[in-house]
This record gives sequence, C-alpha cells and structure tokens, in this order.
Amino acid sequence: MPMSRKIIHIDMDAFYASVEQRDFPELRGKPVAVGRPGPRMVVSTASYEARRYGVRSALPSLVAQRLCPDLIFQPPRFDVYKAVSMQIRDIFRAYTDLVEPLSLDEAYLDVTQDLKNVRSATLIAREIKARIKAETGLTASAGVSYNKFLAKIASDYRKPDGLFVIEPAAALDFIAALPIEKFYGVGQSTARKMHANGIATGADLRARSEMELVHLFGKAGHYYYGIARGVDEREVTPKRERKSYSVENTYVRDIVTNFERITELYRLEQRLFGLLERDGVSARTLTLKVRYNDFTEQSKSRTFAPVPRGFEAWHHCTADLRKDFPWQEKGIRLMGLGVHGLVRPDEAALPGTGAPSARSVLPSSAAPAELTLF
Ligand code: TTP
Ligand code: MG
Repeated sequence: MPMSRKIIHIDMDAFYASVEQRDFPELRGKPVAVGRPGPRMVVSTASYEARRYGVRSALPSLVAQRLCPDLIFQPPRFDVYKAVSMQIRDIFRAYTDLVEPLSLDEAYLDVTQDLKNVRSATLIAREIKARIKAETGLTASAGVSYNKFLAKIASDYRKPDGLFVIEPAAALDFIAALPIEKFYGVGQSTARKMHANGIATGADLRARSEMELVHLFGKAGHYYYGIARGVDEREVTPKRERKSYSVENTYVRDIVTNFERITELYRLEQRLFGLLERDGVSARTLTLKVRYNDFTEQSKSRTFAPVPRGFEAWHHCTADLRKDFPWQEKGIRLMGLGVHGLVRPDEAALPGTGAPSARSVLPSSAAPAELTLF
C-alpha cells in the first residue's frame, strides 16, 4: 500500500451562502439560497438552515421555494467569492507549493514535504482551518489521508467545520464500509449500474476482479478497482505560476550562538535554493526573517543585480543580508528565508533592477503578502 504521501483536501462549508451570511448579519441563522428566484432559475448553493428543507445546489428555484416558503434568495456576488478564494489559496501556499485548486472553494494540497516544516498533515490541516476562520471569518472542512481519493472523502465526512483523518492502517476498513454513492467519481448513473450488479459498498466493489469492472465500466473500471483497495496514484498538480518561494523553521530549543545561527541559516539556504534549482528559476529579491524568543520579529530584504544564479551566488547574497541583522542578545525561535521577483529562464536576458538596495526593518504585519511567511 502506498504510504509515502500526505494529502489534504480542503472544502469551504456552504461557500457562497456562508459568505452572504458573513457580510449580511440579518441572514445569519436563516434559510438562504444563493441564486435568483423564479422560473428557469436554479439554486447555486444553500445555507445549512435551508438544507434542512431539502434545498441544495442545482435545484430549480421554484422547487426550492415550494420546499421552504421562508427561503431568502440572495443574488450571487462572484467578485467577493473570488477574493475569498484568493485569500484561502494564499493560506494554502504558505504550507506547500503543491496546491491544486478544483474550484473557488476547494483544493488538494500535497504536504508530504511542507514549507513550514510542521511535518504533520493533521496539524497543518488544523492550522489552515484556524487561519481561514481568522482571516475570512468562514469555516472549511478538511480531509487528510495518503491520496486524493481518500482525502476528498474525508473532507466531506464531518462537514461542516470538520477535520477527518484516514490513516493508512484504517483505510481499507473505512472503504469497505462506504456506500458506493460516497465514492468520488461515482455519479448517479454509475451508482445505479453498480447496485444493479450487486455492488452497494466498498467491500462489494473490492470483491470484483479488475477485468469484470473494466468490462462493466470501461476505462473507469481500473480506477474503481484501485480505489476499492485504497490505491490512487493521481498527483497533486499545481495550476498557477508561483510568485515567491519561502522556507522557514521553528526551533524546539532557542538558537543562542552565532555558530548555530549560521548553520541553521545554511540549512534554510539548502532547502530554498534547492527549490529554485529544481524549478529552474532565479529571483531578484531575498528576504530573511528572524523571530526572537520575546516574539519580536525582524525582516529584511535586499534586491540583487545581476540576478544571482546558482547556490554559490545565493550563499554570498545570504551572507550579505545576514550582515544587516545586528547580533541580538536574545534567543532565536524561528528563521525564514525567501525570494520574490522571480526570473524564469525565458526572462534571463532581462537586466536586473539596478544597484543592491536594503530595505529597513519591517514589522512582519507591514510586509507584502508573499513575505508574511517568514
Ligand atoms: P460545493 O463545495 O459543492 O458546495 P458548498 O460549499 O456550497 O457546500 P458544502 O458545505 O457541501 O461544501 O460548491 C462550492 C460553491 O460552488 C457553492 O457554494 C456554490 C457553487 N456551486 C454552484 O454554483 N452550483 C453547483 O451546482 C454547485 C455544486 C456548486
Ligand atoms: Mg464547499
């Protein structure tokens, strides 16, 4: 069984409706449908209060009104949903490069190696949920497992505001008990066909041979055969070009000597510049962030020209930047190193941005969004 990956699936709860209830307090606690009333209209989504009446996505508005006479129709505000979507994606990208958005309100994250060195996918999911709540006022549900299929099912399992983990050892039993309607990728017509063939649960599905499933369902049969056994090798494929790279580390024990500071910084350099190398990109601006044991924070950036290339060049830049930090008589709790102003290979011929410049010490709250990670 593949056990090597850590995948999180995050999905916002009653997304459009929750945004409306957030922005219009008079809608809170009420049955709300996002969409327009009247013939030929459909409901985009419904608040949990409205779902109790059977109102849900894609239901004709007339039917929804009949089911719930007190239903409040709220016209959609896509620009606001889009803005929230960008906010949550920024939160995801603080933890990993591998973010695959599926729609405005959901995404897969591969956190096998996370940028903050948290290491635990469950802890990351918890942190992400808390940050979404703090920064947007909305709740999300998270599923954690070792592949996309299980992570997606897990995020749905404890909605709303849920966090559900399917550990590798528990996966097979979990799948066996699952009604096939719950399997992602099994639509209504496939579900009917499965029932007609005596397949009602994951256990029933697992009892069938791959040949039989391919015979019944064509190419999808291979996928069904795999997921019945907890096997889903699909990768998390990021969709957007990134604007910055950053790594950081929180230390269990404060760093107190200059030697440790340099060694730990060197470790961060290896991680960060390794990522740049992997992706074949360079950058103009380097930022170093330090958090001390009294929770004060210092962050400094320098822009270099020409654009540094290769580990050696970056190492010299980091050493230069380090000189901007006067040695403090307090222990260091966290260090972060990052770059922005990315230069991709096809821009290599472009000149840099002029002479090196140092920016003054920034409180982290004043740093641009892509630097707040440090
Ligand atoms: P979903 O995540 O499917 O639904 P949801 O977030 O509203 O509710 P849940 O708590 O069950 O996740 O879809 C996200 C948004 O996409 C939803 O708020 C509105 C929009 N949407 C439509 O406009 N039409 C549709 O048919 C569906 C399914 C969603
Ligand atoms: Mg949702």
